[in-house]
Amino acid sequence: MIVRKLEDLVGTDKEVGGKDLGWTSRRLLLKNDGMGYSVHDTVIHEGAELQMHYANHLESVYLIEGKGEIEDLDSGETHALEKDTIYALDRNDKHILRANQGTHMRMVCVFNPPVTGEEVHDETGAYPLVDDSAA
Ligand code: 9YT
Repeated sequence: MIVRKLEDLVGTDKEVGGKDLGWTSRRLLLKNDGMGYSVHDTVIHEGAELQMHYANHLESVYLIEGKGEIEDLDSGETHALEKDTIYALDRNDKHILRANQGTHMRMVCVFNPPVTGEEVHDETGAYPLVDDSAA
């Protein structure tokens, strides 16, 4: 059995990103934990706008804090995001995530196949466009 606390990952190599990038992700479970998926506690910082495309992974994201929106770049549709909302990128959907001003979005993300942790410097399609919260 694996038991882990978020606070024990903070400040370690399991915490990646940063305010300047607009996102911070804590890798709760990675490929080498052997579950067949990875689980991340990710924060999209206030005002951040991130274009992403996980071409090789399916991702489900459950919002537990904050407000923002997701734009589906294939359909052009934009969906409001708030606490207690899940979105699933079942078609490797290319998208833009935006966190509203005055808040951030905190989300639990599950990847299939699991992220290994080696993607840190070769993030599969997370391209920052604008980060109003950058210092
Ligand atoms: C919202 C989102 O895509 N989170 C993904 C986790 C993060 N990119 C990571 O841990 O690499």
